[in-house]
Formats: sequence, structure tokens, C-alpha cells
Amino acid sequence: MSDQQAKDDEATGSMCAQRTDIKVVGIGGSGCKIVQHLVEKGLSGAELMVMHTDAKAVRTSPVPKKLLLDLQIDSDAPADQSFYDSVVTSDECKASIKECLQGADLIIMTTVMAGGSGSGAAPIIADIAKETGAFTIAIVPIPFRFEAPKHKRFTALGLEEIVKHVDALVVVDDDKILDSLGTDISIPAAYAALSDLIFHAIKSIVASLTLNHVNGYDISDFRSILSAKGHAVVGHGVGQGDNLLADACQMALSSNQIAESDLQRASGVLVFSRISPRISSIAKAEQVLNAVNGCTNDETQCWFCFAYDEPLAEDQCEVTIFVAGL
Ligand SMILES: Nc1nc2c(ncn2[C@@H]2O[C@H](COP(=O)(O)OP(=O)(O)OP(=O)(O)O)[C@@H](O)[C@H]2O)c(=O)[nH]1
Ligand SMILES: [Mg+2]
Repeated sequence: MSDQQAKDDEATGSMCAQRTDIKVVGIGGSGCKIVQHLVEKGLSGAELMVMHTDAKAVRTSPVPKKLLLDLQIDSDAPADQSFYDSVVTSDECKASIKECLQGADLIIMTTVMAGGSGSGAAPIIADIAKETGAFTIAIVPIPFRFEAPKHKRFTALGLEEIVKHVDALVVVDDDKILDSLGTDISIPAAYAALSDLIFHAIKSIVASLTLNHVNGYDISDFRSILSAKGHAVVGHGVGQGDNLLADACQMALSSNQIAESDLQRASGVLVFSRISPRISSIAKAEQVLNAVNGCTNDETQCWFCFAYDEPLAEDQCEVTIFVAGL
């Protein structure tokens, strides 16, 4: 922690999140694009990097840290697990991956597991990430329904494989993005909406671990919920005005990434709220608790984080909800 950070923490009192080293890694062509989106949106509080087999994509990426992978892949492998037997990378490359990832408390990886590079490299990178001792999360979009059958095959294989190598898997359904935006939107706009949801998911995690917060917690709290068996889904909402937190919460819960049945069968729900430090009323926080507790079952473990985000106006908030154990 820098001296200035320590002084800032002292100035804002004792309700300070512990500093956590977070790395975000985009893998393959889609992972490069998603992390580029995070750079363009100005995500801070995490180190952003990309890893890919395509030298040109790596060279031209505006992401600050990048690694060219020397993966050898037979992308015409038959539709069975043998694909993962056909993925080979050198020891030098594995050492470079480790060097990039070393020292983090939390590593978030993202790729659409639909092409050979992302699908092939993600489990290898995830394994190395775990070896460093970090908590590992993969955020994986499921390709649009109109994509090539080969992409869908890679996705099915990739999801089955990646879940063995990470602590937590968050799945984003591209089709549901299209369903909510309508099919008249352009392909770049659809990709932007998808990347935006991933931006909010990552931003909420980073904010909960790096911003000052109202309620005390640390990484182990959300670790226990997110690392439940199966996968998680995520929804995002914004609120403004008198019922800002209730509205944002409702928007996140009713986003079609989260089905009503998901909430009823979830083993855990994580609710990240970013609010202005000037919001003082506890009744507003209660709106969130009531909205979420009202739609989960009695056994569901719910975890709420209210992080103070200085630039937010007093009547503005953002809520991101992860539903885990599906
Ligand atoms: N979110 C997002 N997804 C994209 C973008 N461009 C392509 N995709 C998706 O990425 C998938 C294709 O996989 P890529 O990531 O290009 O494949 P790769 O990992 O580079 O693997 P190879 O090209 O086969 O070596 C498809 O499902 C596309 O819909 C983008 O700009 N943003
Ligand atoms: Mg590619």
C-alpha cells in the first residue's frame, strides 16, 4: 500500500477494504477484444493483460500487458475430449504465463470458448493461475445461436474442461443479450453489450475489494459463495432517484441472464452495490436486502457489499448480482 493510500484510508476512517492484487486476463481473439473494452471503459484497480496465439492481435492490442502464446492446436480435432490432448504449449511459454500471473490474490480470466486459441489456452492458463495460489474466476460468454456448429462444439468442450481448472465459473449467455436488445442491433453493438456486462461484473468485484465499504468483509467471503459447485450467472442494474437501490436491484434481478428459477435453486447470491459515500439512509440499503431475500430460498447464502464510489452522485447507484451454485 502506498503512503498516500494509507493516508487516504486513515482519512476515511476504519471502514476500509483491504488492498487486493487483482489481475484480469483476456484469452484468445474474443478475450483480447473484451479486455480492450475494459481499457476503453477505464477500468481501474486491476492489472489488465491479454494472452493470445495471434501475433498481430497481440502486437496491436492497446491492453498494457500482453503475451504471445505458442500453443499448437489441431482445431479440426473430433468432437470429443481428445481436443484437449491435441493442445500443446512449450515450457518457456508456461513459465512466461506464470511470470505474468504471479503475485495476484485474484485472477479473473475471460474468453469466448468458441475458437481454438481461447478454448485451448484457457484451461492451461487457469491451471497456472491456480498454481500461483490466487483465487481464480473464469467469465465465459456462450456464443450467439447463429454461430458455426464448430464454435458450439468448442464451447461445450471448453466449458466442461475449464470448470475443472478454476475456482469459480461465471457464464454469460450471448443469446439472452440479443433477446433483450432485439435482433435489429448491429453485431458490434451486440459485442459491445456483451463486453459491457463483463465490464460491470469485473468492476463490481474489483470495487468490492478495493474501495472503502460500509460493511466489513474480505475476499474469503465472496470466495465461499462463488466457488460453489456448478456455475454462476450475473445481472447488472442502475438506479437513480428516491428508490435508487431497489430499482437497480430489480433491474439486475430481472435482467434475462438471471432466471427466476435460478434464484430459487441458487446456493449463494452475491450483491455488489456501488453507492455514493453521501448516501446515509439505512432504509435504502434495506431495499436491496429485501428485494434479494424475497426471491431466494431459506437455505441460500446471501452476501451484500456496499462499496463507496466517490464519483457517483448521491442519487445514483449501480448493483451487480451474481447467482451461484447453478
Ligand atoms: N465479446 C466478443 N466476442 C467476440 C468478438 N469477436 C468475436 N467474438 C466471439 O469469439 C468467438 C470466436 O472465438 P475467437 O475468440 O475469435 O477465437 P480464438 O480464441 O481467437 O481462436 P482461433 O481464432 O480459432 O485461434 C465467437 O463466438 C465470436 O462470436 C468481440 O469483439 N467481442
Ligand atoms: Mg481468433
